[in-house]
Amino acid sequence: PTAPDEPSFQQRIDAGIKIEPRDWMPEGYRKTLVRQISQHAHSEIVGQLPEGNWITRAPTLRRKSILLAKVQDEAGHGLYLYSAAETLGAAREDLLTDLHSGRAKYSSIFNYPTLSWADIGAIGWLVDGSAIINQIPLCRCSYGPYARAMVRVCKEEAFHQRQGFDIMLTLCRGTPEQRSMAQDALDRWWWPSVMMHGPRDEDSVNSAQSMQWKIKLHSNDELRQKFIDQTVPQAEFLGLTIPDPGLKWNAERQHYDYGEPNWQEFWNVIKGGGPCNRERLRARVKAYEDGAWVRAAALAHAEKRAKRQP
Ligand code: FAQ
Repeated sequence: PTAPDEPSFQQRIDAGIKIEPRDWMPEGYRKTLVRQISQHAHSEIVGQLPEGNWITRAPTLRRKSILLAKVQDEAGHGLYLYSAAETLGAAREDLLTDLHSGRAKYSSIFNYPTLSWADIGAIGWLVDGSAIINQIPLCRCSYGPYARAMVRVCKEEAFHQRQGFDIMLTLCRGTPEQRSMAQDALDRWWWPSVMMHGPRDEDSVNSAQSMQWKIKLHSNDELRQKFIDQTVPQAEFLGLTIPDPGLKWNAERQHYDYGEPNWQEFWNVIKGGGPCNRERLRARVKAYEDGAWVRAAALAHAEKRAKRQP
């Protein structure tokens, strides 16, 4: 048991001791975690929709079963993460209400449409690639249940990233039409993937406090740079061109320099104005309403069983 005061709490964080659900924690720490973990959970759940759009149209049975498994993994990640948020006293029902009303945020990236099969490759390659870069450090974050959930999630994301790259590789080794589908998908998903890492550090209102609490271990710009440095050689291997004329190796920094994303587009998507925001929320609300009878039946069953107990 720890003394309920902020200095000793911060000392424990600095010493690398994990915070567990029953430990004392500052209200701000709890709130920040509920915000980030629930946004993360919503992202996994809404994140099923763009790819779900292609399950019935996957080009082969093998691709279809891989995609089905990936989308199911994302549902699982969402459920882990809602459970992690519940350990902080959040009620799942409230989190879902906030998602369905448009009050809660989820990742901007899932508000873009999947127009061709190549988009499924690009999502796995770029979006899951970004997710891994963001989530590997979270395995070491200060809150125990979140850190532990991330371990398994990251293993699955690594598989997702490879399946995406494998789709891109197949297309890039295919016909000229297939190569141009792959290039078109990269052209459309590149900038949203770059922006997915969040606003620039100077505009990231939560970073300083979250990093002090080790809820975040790296800043948005650090992770964005890592994503770009890792992805450029992969694009070269595929023979694809990244749609950024400002992209250039900087020998002095030992990193790629890159152009400025369209931050106005980013904020607009976050505020609900992206190409698919309304469609995504509508799909989630409908799924929730369609599932009402399952929840009612489970509740009735549990009540009946409780009555039968001696
Ligand atoms: N979209 O002060 P910061 C996946 C908001 S991976 C929407 O920098 P923070 C796997 C931010 O919430 C995707 N909103 O915020 C998958 C804040 O607003 P608030 C999910 C964004 O929290 C792959 C405001 O802007 N991963 O799902 C975004 O310190 C394929 C100011 O920003 C996670 O959630 C954005 N991109 O840093 C599934 C990882 N960026 O809340 C299916 C955990 C920022 O104050 C298919 N989360 N905002 O009202 C994090 O690491 C952090 O929360 C960041 C944002 C880095 C996302």
